[in-house]
Amino acid sequence: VKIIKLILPVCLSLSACWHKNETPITHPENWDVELRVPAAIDVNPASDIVEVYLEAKETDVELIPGVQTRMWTYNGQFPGPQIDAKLGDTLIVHLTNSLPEDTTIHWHGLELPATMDGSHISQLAVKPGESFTYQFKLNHAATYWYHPHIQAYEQVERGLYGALVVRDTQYERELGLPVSSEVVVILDDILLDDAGQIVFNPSSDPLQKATQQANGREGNWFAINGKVFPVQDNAFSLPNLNVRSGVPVRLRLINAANARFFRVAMPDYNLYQIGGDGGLLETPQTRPPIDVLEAVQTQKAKPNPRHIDGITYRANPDLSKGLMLVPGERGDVVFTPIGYPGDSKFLEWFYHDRGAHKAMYDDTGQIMLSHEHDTSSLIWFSRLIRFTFTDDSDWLADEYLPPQKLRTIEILDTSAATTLPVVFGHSMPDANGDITFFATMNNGSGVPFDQVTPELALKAKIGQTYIWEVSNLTQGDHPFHPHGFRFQWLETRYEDIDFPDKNRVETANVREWKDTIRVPGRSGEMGQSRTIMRLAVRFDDTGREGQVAASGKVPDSNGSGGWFVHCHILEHSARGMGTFLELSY
Ligand SMILES: [Cu+2]
Repeated sequence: VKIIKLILPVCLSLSACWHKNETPITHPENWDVELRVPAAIDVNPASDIVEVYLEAKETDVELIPGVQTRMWTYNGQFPGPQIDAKLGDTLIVHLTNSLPEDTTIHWHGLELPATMDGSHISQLAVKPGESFTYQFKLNHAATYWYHPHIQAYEQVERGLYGALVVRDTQYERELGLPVSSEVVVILDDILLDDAGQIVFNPSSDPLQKATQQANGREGNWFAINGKVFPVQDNAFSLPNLNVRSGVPVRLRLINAANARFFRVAMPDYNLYQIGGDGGLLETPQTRPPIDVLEAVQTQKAKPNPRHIDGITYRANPDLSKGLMLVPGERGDVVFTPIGYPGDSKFLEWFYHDRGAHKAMYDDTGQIMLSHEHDTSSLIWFSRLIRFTFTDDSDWLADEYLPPQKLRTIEILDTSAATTLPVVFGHSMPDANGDITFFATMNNGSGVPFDQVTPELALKAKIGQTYIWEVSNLTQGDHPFHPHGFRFQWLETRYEDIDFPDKNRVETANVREWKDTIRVPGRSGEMGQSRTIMRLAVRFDDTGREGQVAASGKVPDSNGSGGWFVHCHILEHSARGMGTFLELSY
C-alpha cells in the first residue's frame, strides 16, 4: 500500500506546515529497537526532579555473540542508562562505586556547581564501596553525556559512559522540529583482543608505547550504542533502523571515543545540523555528503564496500562536507531517508588525518615521531548504521527541511575581555617510549598537568568575559574541553613564520554554544608554525546556587579545587595535557 505524500498543497514548504501534521506518518513501531538504550529509572514522583541510581561495577557483556567481554558498566548496561530530563529540571544522581578502584562522574558540558563537576581536581574520589550524590539544575536544553574523570582513558574505554538529554519539547514542536523520530546515538570504538577482551597491559615495546600515547587508543571494533562490529569488516551486521521513506530521522550524535574522530555523512542525503554541544544552533547548517576525491592503488583489497579490486577511494578532506565530531563533541542532525521498499541506506564514517604519528628509531637510537603514513593499511570508510525502508515506503516522498531560524544566540561582547592563554604541546618520546603532553599557560617550556603550580594556574573572575586563546604547537589536532562553561568560537588563525603568505584566519560562521572543539594542528614546521583558536567565554554562576568558585588543584571535603581544562583525547589528558582554572568573586 502506497502512503499518501506528506506535503499538503497549501504549504509553501514542508517545514512551514510540519507542526500542523506533527505525526501524520511515523516510522514503524519499534523502528529503533536495535539502537535504543534503556532509560534510567526516575524514582522521584515530582515532575520537575529526575532522580536516578547508578552503580559502577564490573559486568560481563555479550558484545560479540557467544563471547562474554569483561567490562565496567553503570547498572550492568553498556552504554549506561540514558538519562532523559526537561529543561529546568533538577537532576539527582546517586552513584555507588562497586569498582575495584576510585571513580567519579563528570557531567560533560553541564553548567553546575564546581563541587558537582566530578573531575579529579574538583571532587574527592569516590572510593570502592562508597557512594556520592550529585545534584544540580539543568539550565539548557542540549545533548550531554556523563563519564568518569579518574583514570578516564581506562574507565571510559571499559564502558563507563551514558547520554544525558535535556529537552525543551514544547518549544521544538512549535518550531516544527521532528521531536518524535529521534534516536540518541553514542559513537565509540573499542580495542579488543582475539578473545574479545579489553586489554590494558601497557606494551613494553617502546615504539608501540610511543605510538599509542601519541595517537591515543583507537579501537578495532566500532561500538555504536554498544552494538559492536569490526572497523575493517562491514559485512558484519550493522545496527539497523527501520524507516519509512519521507519521514525525517533525527540523530543526537555523541562522540564518546577515547581518541577516534567521527567524521560522518550519508552518501545520498544532506544532513541538516540543528544542534551541537550547547543545544540548538541559531540557523541550521547543511552537512553535505563527502565525495570520493581520488583513487589510490593499494596492495591489498579490504572487505569494505569502498575498497574494490585493490583500489582505495579516498574521501574529500574538505571539512565543510559531512559532520566532524571530535571526542567529547555532539551533533544534532536531521535528514529525510527516501528510498524503495526493502532498500538500505547507510550512515558512514570517514577517515580524517588528525596528524597520526608513527614511532621509529633514528640513527642515534632515539625514538622519533614521524607523520609518514602507510596508506595501504588505512581504513578510509566504514559503515556505521543501516537504514532499511519499510514495505510501504514511497520513493517519491519529499525532503523535510528544518526551519531557517532555530533560536537567537547573543554574541558575547569581548571588547573588554581578558585573554586566557593555553598552549598545547608535547615532548619527544624518551627511551621507554613515554611522551609528556602539556596544556599550559606558560608559552615557553611545556609543563604537564601534574607539574602545574598555583602560579601557573589560569585565574579569572566570576561574571566577567574572557577569551580562551588556545595555541597548538603540534602537528596533530586536539579537542579542547574546558569544564563547566560553554563558549563561542570566534576565529582560528594559522601562522607560519617561514611562509607568512600562507597565514590565514577562519572566522566563525555558525552561531552556537560549544564546550568541546577541534583545535587543528599546525600546518608548517615545528617551532615555526602554530594554530591559534580564540573562544569567547563568560564565567557566570547563574543557576549554580553561588557555588561556582574553585581554587587549587586538590579538592578537600569543604570545597572544590579548580575547573579542569584539557585535551579530550583521553590518553593525552592522562599524559599531562591539561591545566586548571581558579575562579573567584
Ligand atoms: Cu590531544
